[in-house]
Amino acid sequence: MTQGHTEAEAQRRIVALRDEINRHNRLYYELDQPEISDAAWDALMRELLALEAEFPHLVTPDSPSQRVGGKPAEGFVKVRHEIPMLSLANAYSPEEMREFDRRVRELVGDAVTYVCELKIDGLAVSLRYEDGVLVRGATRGDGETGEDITANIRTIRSVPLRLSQPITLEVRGEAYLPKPAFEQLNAAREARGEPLFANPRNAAAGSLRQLDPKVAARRGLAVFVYALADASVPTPETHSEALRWLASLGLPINPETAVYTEIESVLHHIESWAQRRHELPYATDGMVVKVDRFAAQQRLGFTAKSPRWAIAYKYAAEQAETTLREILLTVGRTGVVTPTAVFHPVQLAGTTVSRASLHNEDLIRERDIRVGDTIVVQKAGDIIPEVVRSLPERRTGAEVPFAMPSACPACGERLLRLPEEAAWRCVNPSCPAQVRERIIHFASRDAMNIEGLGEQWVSQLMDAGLVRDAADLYQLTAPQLTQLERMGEKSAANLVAAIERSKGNSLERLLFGLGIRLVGEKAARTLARHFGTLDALASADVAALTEVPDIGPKMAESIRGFFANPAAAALVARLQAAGLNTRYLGPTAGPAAAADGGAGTSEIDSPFAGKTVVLTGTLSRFDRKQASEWVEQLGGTVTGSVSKNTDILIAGEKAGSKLAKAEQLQATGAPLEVWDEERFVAALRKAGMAPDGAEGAADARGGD
Ligand code: 0OX
Repeated sequence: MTQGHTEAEAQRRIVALRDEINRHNRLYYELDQPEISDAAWDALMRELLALEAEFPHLVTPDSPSQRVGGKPAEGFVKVRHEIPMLSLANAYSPEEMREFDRRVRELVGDAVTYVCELKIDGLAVSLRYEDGVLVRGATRGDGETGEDITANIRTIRSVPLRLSQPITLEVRGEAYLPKPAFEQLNAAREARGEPLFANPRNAAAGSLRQLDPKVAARRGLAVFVYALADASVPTPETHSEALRWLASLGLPINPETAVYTEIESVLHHIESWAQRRHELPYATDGMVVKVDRFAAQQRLGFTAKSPRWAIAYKYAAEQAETTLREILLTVGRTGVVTPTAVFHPVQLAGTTVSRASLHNEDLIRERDIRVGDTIVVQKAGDIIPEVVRSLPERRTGAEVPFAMPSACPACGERLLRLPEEAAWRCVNPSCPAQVRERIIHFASRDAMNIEGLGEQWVSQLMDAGLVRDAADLYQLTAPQLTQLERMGEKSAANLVAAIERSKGNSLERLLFGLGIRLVGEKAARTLARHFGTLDALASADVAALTEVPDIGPKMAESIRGFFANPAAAALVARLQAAGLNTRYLGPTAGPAAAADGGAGTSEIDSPFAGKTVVLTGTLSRFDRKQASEWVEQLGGTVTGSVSKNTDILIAGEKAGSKLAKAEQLQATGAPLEVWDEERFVAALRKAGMAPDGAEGAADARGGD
C-alpha cells in the first residue's frame, strides 16, 4: 500500500494519517472514548511508519510516530503569574468570622464595608486582556506558575473574547461546570459504561485540562470573574465597584453579591444562603467575604499564603436524621470486607441518599452505630455521604449492635484481621466475591481492556458457571455466550473478539490486571520494562526486585508472595497456555501498551507506594480519614505516630508534637520528609487521585 507513491501523494497521506492518529490518541488517552480498536490504531501507525521510512525527509518532530505515548510530554505551556494567585483562609464558624472582623477592625479602624460573594466550587483561572482582546487564560497551578489554557478558555461562551473597551487588564475568576452540564456529562459517560466524575469541580478541572479545545467546548463550562488583578487604566476604589465595572466591560460576574458594614449582617447573609445555595444551577461550598475598599485591603496585606482582607466561610456539611435499616457487607478484590450503611432515604445537599460507606468495624464501634438506630448522616464536601453518629437517646431497645461475622458473607470462609489493619479480610482466595472483583479488575480498561466486559457480564458468566477465573475468559465461545440472558449474537461475537484481542496486550497490562498487591499501573510498567517477560519477573527474587528503581521492599515481597502462591502460579500458567502475550512490547506498541509518557488517565505515579506516612494537623480541603484512604490506595501505609520508620509526615495547619518529633528526627539526619497540604495535594493530583483538579482515573471513580 505504501509502495509506488509519488512524494506528493505520500505527503498528503502522511498528513492525513498524522491527523487521524492524533485524533485517536486524544480519544484514547484524554477522553477515554476510543473509536477504533487497538488493532486498527496499529494499522494506521504502521502505515505512517512505513511511509515515513520510505520518505525519511518527510518525518517531522511533531509526527505521532516520533512520540512515546499518545500526547506530548508537556501538555500545556507553563505560565508565570506576575501577580500571584492567592488562596483564601477558611473559617468554619460564626466565631471565626467574628475574629476575622476583629482583626480587620484592629488594623483599619471601625469603618469597614464587606462584600459577600458565593464561593463557587470550580477551578481558579486567570484571564488576561490586551487592548480589550482576550490573549491568555491560565490555571492557578501553585499560585505562582499555572498552565496556559487559552484555547480552552476561548471556548467558554460566558468569557468575552473582546471587552467593551480596549483596556489591558488581568482578572481572576472561577471556571465551573453548571450542574445540568455536569449531570449530562455523567449521564453520557454512564451510557457508554465509563466511570463517572465524582463532582462538578473534578469534571470542570478535567474539562479545562483537555488538550483538545473542541472537547472542552462541548463540556459547557462557564466562568464567574471575582477579582481584578491588574489594569492599564485607573480603576475604582472599592472591590464592589470594580465588580460592577468589570461587568460593564462584559465580564461575567456572579449576581448574588451583597455589601454590609456589620459582621452580624454578614453572618445573617451567610445563613440565608445555607439552604438556598443548593437550588442554584452551579455548585457552591461557602461564602467569600472581602474588605471592600482597596486602600484598606492594602493596609491589611497578606500572610504567607492568603490575603488578610478576605476569608472563605465554609458551610458545614448539611446533616439529616434517618434510621439505619441494615449494614451490608461487601467483599472486595483483595478480600477486604467493607460495611455499608443502608438507611431510609433522606434529602442531603440537593439529592436523595440511602447509603454510606462505614469503612470498617472500628468506625462502627467508635460511633456506636447499631442497626435500627436513628443516625445523623451528612455529605462530606456536599458529595460523599457518611454516617456522622448515632443518637443513643432515641433508642427503643430493639437496636442491634454490629458484630463483624466470623465468616465471609460471600463464601463462608474465615475472616481474618491482621494486627495494624482496620480491615477484616476473607482468607479464601477462591471466594466468589473476590474472584468476581478480580475478574472485573482484570478486564477493566486500564488493565486488559476487554471492551464490553463489565460487572454485569462477569456476574452472569460466573452465575452460569462459565467462568471461575480470568483464564476461563479465554475459553469462552460465542454459542456459550448467547445462552446468557440479554446476550445477542452480535454482542457475543464482539465480546469473544474483544477477549481475543486482549491476548496481544503488552505485559504491563497483564501485570496490572493480575491485581498483585501494591502493584499499580506505574509499577506494572516499570516491572514490565525492566524484566521484559513474565517468566523473568516470576523468577526474580526480592533482591533482584528491589534493585529496580521505584520498587521498594514491601512491593518486592508482595510480588514474590504472589508468584510463590501455587494458585496464582496456576492461573498464570493457564493464561500463558491460552496464548496471552507475556512480553513487554515497548512504548510504541500501540495504545494498549503506549501509555508510557502519556499523562492521561492511566498515568498513576504514586509517591506513596511502599512508604510509611503519618498525617497530622488540620487539612483544609478534606479530613484525615479521606487523606489516609488516598495514601493507602496509592500503596502507602498510614501510621499514627512519627518514628524513624516514617517516610513522609503530612502536616496540616496547627500541627503539633508530631511535627516537632519529625523535625527532631530530621535534625539527626533521618531521611523523613515533611510535606504541607499543598505538596500533598499536588502529589495526589499527579497520581490522578486529586481532590480537585485532575482528570480521570481516581477522581472519576471516587478513588476506588
Ligand atoms: C470563589 C472565589 C475564590 C481573590 C483574592 C483572594 C482569593 N471560589 O468564588 N476566590 C476569591 O477571591 C480571590 N473570590 C471568590 N469569590
